[in-house]
Amino acid sequence: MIEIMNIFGREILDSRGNPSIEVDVKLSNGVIGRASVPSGASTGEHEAVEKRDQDLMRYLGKGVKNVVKSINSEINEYLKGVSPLDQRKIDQRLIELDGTINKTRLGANGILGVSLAVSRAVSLNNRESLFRYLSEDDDFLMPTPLMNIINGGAHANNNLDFQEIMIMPVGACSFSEALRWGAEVFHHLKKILSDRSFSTAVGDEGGFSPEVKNLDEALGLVLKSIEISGRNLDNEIKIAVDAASSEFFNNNNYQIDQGSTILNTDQMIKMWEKLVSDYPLISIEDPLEENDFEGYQELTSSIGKKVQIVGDDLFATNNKRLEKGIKNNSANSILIKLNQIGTLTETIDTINLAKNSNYGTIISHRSGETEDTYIADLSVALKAGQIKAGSLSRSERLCKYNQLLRIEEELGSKAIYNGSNILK
Ligand code: 2PG
Ligand code: MG
Repeated sequence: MIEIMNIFGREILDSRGNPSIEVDVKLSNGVIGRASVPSGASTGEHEAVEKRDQDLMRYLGKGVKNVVKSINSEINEYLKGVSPLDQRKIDQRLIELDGTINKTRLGANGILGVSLAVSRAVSLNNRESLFRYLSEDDDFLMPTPLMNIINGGAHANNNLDFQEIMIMPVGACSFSEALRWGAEVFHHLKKILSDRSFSTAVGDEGGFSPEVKNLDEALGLVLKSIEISGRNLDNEIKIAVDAASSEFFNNNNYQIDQGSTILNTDQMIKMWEKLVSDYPLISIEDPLEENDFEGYQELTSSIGKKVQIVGDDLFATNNKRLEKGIKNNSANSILIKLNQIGTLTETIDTINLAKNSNYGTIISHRSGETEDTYIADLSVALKAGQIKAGSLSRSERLCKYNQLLRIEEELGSKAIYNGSNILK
């Protein structure tokens, strides 16, 4: 009988230089599984709680020593001697031990680190790839990537209010081809920016952060780079946008273009309708603020047949919020972030609920990432169909794509890439 022998957490730094959690779970036969936890900047108000020390003498209050202490004492004591094989039971115990609705007491960052590290330890113990261990059957799907090549909003200090402009290589034959197309566009975009005297500095997720006037100008640059790279916009590469609109929603209005344009919900919906007819946009994320289920319903009935409407802050990877969305026909897809909910099995339950309700599923990184590639395996195992893992620069982003290359290689002829067929 295999047992958990020891759980050890440590404070590490994420890609923004802020503290995060890494956990080692040691099994009774000596196998160690390790996982680390990401962190958001445009964090939704319905997310599980990321606990920080608030001690201003360390890391400007962002230290996680108290979370580490809970992992190494309370959680370690509680799970020591328990079988790691039943992940649902492990996660259930973590939720019970925490005892709060939002994982406030132990911190979702600590709980998630333990949850993921247990699963990785078992996959190592079984000598199988993580994606195989996480899958319930023997069918796999390589994800279509949403690659973020222009950063704005809370992820960069330029004037662009919209957080991310992404490219989706829907016409590629394989994941590796999709990755190559994305990288080629990225390099052409860099040259275009440089030729036009824009900065080629990158934002938090590795996409460029030029000082553009507005979304139209940014989209124009992206379209140009796709064209120069030799790809077409009809069926090879499409565009996705994450507005992260709760970030610029103030006093019941959307304030964009440095506050010079103020839109109410109806006007915002009209703006999206126009954008979708003007550009080859196939996915819009957080187009409205995170509590506006009604607005989402209206937007979905208006353009939901043409584009993917993705709830990120709206759903916060939370089953209850997703159920409400499904009932109201608010959005037609969900962004999935492990640390929004805080355990592996709760995340899987939300993915399954979405899939059973014909919602699209996109497994996502956070803007503060680590070198952990867990989400790559998760996306393949759960046949999510899509992954959002950042740009074609910075290793905390590329490590996810590189892991997908390894998985594609391991799967060989079983590696299916579905391009645009994954869209709802
Ligand atoms: C998002 C994410 C990831 P953050 O809004 O989708 O791109 O950003 O991690 O800052 O919430
Ligand atoms: Mg988002």
